[in-house]
This record gives sequence, C-alpha cells and structure tokens, in this order.
Amino acid sequence: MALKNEYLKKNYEELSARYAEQKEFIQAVREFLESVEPLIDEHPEYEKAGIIERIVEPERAILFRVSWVDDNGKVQVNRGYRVQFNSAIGPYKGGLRLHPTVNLSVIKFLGFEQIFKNSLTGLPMGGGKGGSDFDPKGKSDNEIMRFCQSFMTELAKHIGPDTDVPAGDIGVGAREIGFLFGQYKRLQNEWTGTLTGKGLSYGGSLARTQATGYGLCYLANEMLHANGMDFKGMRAVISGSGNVATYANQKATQLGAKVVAMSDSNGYIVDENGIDFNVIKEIKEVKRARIKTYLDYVPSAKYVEGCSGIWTVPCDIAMPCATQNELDIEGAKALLANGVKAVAEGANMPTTLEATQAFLEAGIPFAPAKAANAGGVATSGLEMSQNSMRLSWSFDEVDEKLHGIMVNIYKNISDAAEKVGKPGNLVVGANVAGFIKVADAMLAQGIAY
Ligand code: NDP
Ligand code: 2IT
Repeated sequence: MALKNEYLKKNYEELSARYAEQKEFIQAVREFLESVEPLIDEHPEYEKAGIIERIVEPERAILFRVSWVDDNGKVQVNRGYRVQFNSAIGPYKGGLRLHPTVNLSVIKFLGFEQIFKNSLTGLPMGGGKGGSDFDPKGKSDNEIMRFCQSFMTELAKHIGPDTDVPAGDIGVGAREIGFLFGQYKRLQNEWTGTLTGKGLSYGGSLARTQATGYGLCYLANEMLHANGMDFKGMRAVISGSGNVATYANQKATQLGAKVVAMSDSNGYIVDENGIDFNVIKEIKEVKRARIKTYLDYVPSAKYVEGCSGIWTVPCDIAMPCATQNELDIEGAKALLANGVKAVAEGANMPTTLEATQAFLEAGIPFAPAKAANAGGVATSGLEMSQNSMRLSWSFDEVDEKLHGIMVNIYKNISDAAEKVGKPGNLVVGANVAGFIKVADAMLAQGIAY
C-alpha cells in the first residue's frame, strides 16, 4: 500500500530520512500512517495543528549508562533507555524490555505503538517504553539484582506515579519488577505504585500475570465469533513460551482450543495432545529452562531446532507471542497454504508488513497487537487504580473488568474500520480508534505542548 495523502507522504519521507537506521520504528509509523490516511483526508484540522509531525516525535527520550559488577567482580556496562512518547491522555505508561537486541529503534517502535494501545484500553494512560541491551540469560539472581538496581538508580529520576509508570516486557517479569521496585522505593523513601506487575504482597494486582495472554484470547474470541467461528475445536499455534504465550495457551485451552505448538528462540515443540500449561509454567517460571525440556515431561511430544519453522505446523489460529517481525511472508505463506483461519498478535509487531498484507488480502480475520495484546497494560491501569485507592480487587473482579475492556476494544476497532470504509480491517480500525482520542487531546492542549 502506498501513501497518497501529500501531508502524510511528506511526513513519512522526512521521518524515514531523519531516522533511516531506525528500521523497526519506521515500520511501525508506516503501518500507522497508512491506516489513518482516510481520517487525515477528512480532517484538515489535524494537519493544521501539525498533529502528525508531533505524534511521531517522542516528548522525551532518555539514554543512560548502566554499569554494574558481575559475579566475577568484573565491571559491565549496558545502555539504558526510556522513551516518554506521548502524555496527552495520561502519564507515560509502558514496559521495560531486557534483551540484547534492544536499541533506540526498538524502544521507539514499542513506545509509539503503546500510545495507541493505551488509548484503546479506555484508561487514562500515555505511551512510553524502556529497557536495556542487557541479556538476562545465564545471569545469576544477584547479577540480575545488581543490574536492576543500577538501571533504576538513573530511571528513578524520570518516573513517578503521575509521571511515568513502567512495567514488564521481554526479560522483565516478577523477579525483575521486585528488584526495580525495591530500589525505586529505597531512593524515593516513599511507597507509590510507580511500577506495575508488582508482587501480590506489595501492591500488585491479581490477574496481571495472566492479563496479556487472557486478554489476547478474549479479543480473538470476539473476532472469531464475529466471523462465525469459535475457539472450540480449533488447533492453535502459539509462538514463544514467555509470559504472554504461557497464559494465551491456558486461556485458549480453557476456551476449547488445542494448542499444538509453542517455541522459544532455539526451537519449537509439537504436542498433538495439546501442550500442557502446567508443564510450560514449571519449565519457564520455576526452572527458567529451554522449551526443549518439555520432552522430559511429555516424551511423546516432538522438538524441532530453529524457531521460525513453527508456522509450518498446520493450525486454524496462529498467535505470534514472542517478538517483532517473527512472522514473515514465508511464515504467512505456510500458514495460508495450510488453511489458517485467523491470526491474533500477542507480541508487539510480530507480523511483518508484507505478511500482514498477505493475511488481509486472503480475507483472514487478523487482530493487530495494539488491540489484541492491550489486556496487559489495561490490567496495569487497573493495578494503578487499586494502588491509588489503597484496596485490592479479587481475581474474578479484575478478570471481569479485563474481559469487558477487551470486548469493548473489539467493538471500537471494528466500528472504526467500518466508519473509514475498511470494514473488517482491524489494523486500520485499531490505529484509527487509538489515534482519534490522542489527537483530539493534543488539539485541545495547544501547540506548544
Ligand atoms: P518473555 O520474556 O516472558 O518471553 C519472551 C518469549 O519470546 C520467550 O519465549 C523468548 O524466547 C521469545 N523471544 C524473545 N525474543 C526473541 C527473538 N528475538 N527471537 C525468537 N524468540 C524470541 O516476554 P513476554 O511474554 O512478556 O513478551 C512477549 C511479547 O509480548 C513481546 O513482544 C512483548 O513486547 C509483548 N507484550 C508483552 C506484554 C506483557 O504484559 N508482558 C504486554 C503486551 C505485549 P527465549 O527464552 O529463547 O528468549
Ligand atoms: O507492550 C506492553 O503493552 C507491555 N509490555 C505492558 C505494559 C504495561 O505497562 O503493563
């Protein structure tokens, strides 16, 4: 798809020249601009107020050195990032990613998408993202702790309960949030809910751990129903085996699907009897082991080296839940050839632009990340509310609110798609619906903001 609107074209060309090396960021912006084109054509006030020029530039990007001492007494240095992208509708909100592939482009694409995702939740949260190129794999608990403390020593200067509220993402789970929170509290001498995804004993919300995977299935279920389908009896393939994938497996199974394949960055497993949630949880949350270990528990399962082959496993619904651009055109072709009926993105931007186009052209219902994985940050928003009110809701209360939010998101994005003349195109619907609220808030708050 090519941009036709001159204003958008000019913005895209200038941005891709200015940040030529930031491939992931440019990719995320491209999809967004293509989606909002019909809206921009109809609303000259956005161009007049320079909304696009402003929305593609972060309000603030903080880059910092993170030095820490490893178990051998050696000094290590990593790069830390926090991109505070947009605070028009609420304090910056978004996860922290610890992975060797983290760079400014990755954090900017994640922060950019977070703006619209958070808007879709209906909760007052702006967009932000952060992280570091630190690799948690193979590090001891003490090394993780020292890294998190050093990272937070700088980050603490820039965040706060009404300023910026980080959470987890790849490589950041309950253990890391605990270390980060402890250091933040030590430095500020104040207990506030400045991080979400906290442990239940110190202000965390029930169901936050499950929220992204559950929310993904709740939204996917709405999409399936709207297209005369149901999880019941479906074969599902879920890539990844981290937080999102694990709980997507549990909920998809509860809803009647059979999850036949899951993966990590080394390879994938196939279990024709349906992958056992409890085994994955044990391997990943307790043992922190590789997915290959599944065969020690279920010897009848199969392990295949290399993660990209997972898309050759025949399935009715594919749910990429690992990382960006993990589902490319080759993967899409394999899925389509095997008769895939729906795709729902658990990870952020897991499907390349070309692969997304292939699914849309084939008429496959496709739930984009911004909408489909918004259940995690939505429940983070619910954690912030509980912290502010100094009370805790039950698991069922939070789960019910999460379910309501996902049903609402589905409705809003499908309505928005229809309104701009692209019925059924949820990529367009999610970008348009997420954008309108943010753009209108920016308009109301004036240019110098
Ligand atoms: P985890 O760290 O818990 O798990 C990540 C999983 O993805 C692991 O199985 C990991 O395999 C795999 N993976 C990571 N990077 C790569 C890579 N470069 N190539 C292949 N596989 C990879 O992270 P989450 O489950 O939290 O996050 C997964 C995705 O979901 C991310 O895109 C994240 O941004 C997104 N997301 C997360 C939310 C949350 O609440 N946690 C909310 C919304 C979106 P390995 O162990 O081998 O590295
Ligand atoms: O990508 C995401 O939405 C997250 N990693 C969750 C962010 C959050 O603040 O809970």
